Amino acid sequence: MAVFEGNFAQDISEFRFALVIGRFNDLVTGKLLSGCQDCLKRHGVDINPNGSQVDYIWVPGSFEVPLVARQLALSDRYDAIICLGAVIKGQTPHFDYVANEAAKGIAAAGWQTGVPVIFGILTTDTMQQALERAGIKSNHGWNYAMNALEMASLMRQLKGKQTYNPSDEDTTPALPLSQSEHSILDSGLTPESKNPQKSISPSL
Ligand code: INI
Repeated sequence: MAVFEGNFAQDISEFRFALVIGRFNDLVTGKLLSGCQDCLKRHGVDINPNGSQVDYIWVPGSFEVPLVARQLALSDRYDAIICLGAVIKGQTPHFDYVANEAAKGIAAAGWQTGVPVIFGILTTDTMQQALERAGIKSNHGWNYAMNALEMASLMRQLKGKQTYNPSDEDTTPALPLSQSEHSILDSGLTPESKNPQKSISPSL
């Protein structure tokens, strides 16, 4: 038997990440983004949007994040997708709808595609609490990036994928695929995976 766990000491120059960021409450999400970028950069990731390792995708709010995260995951282009948003409780029930759908959708995007999709949506009662978690006290954006690095490393090991190569279809999984994983693959849930460049514009 074996122990599998992500590690942070490998060459990650071929890892690719997508960051999906909600504009709603951008005072907070912008700070989460900075924390996230700081962590990725200090772990050796080229965070330049014109580089080859990180794409940035802005969406109106947290409600839209899962749709885009899933689409990106289906492209088979990324090792992990980090979702950033801030849902702050107001006087209306809107909070619950947005927060619940974001959580459910982000979870679904991950398990439907086999790509780690990190839940970086802050849910707080007040703007003050959100800001405290986005840099005033600590920056959860940093933690979300760490989670992405760990999961990206772990999933590469579980998939038996040592280096990123979108055209490599001969990759032998280190662990056998389960029946449900086979059925997801057979169902064609990843139609773009054979030619990711076609569906995701490099200008993203
Ligand atoms: N979006 C957020 O990201 N955070 C919020 O706190 C929020 N509230 O409270 O309304 C919010 N609403 C917008 C929502 O995400 C969608 O963009 C909008 O409903 C259009 O679909």
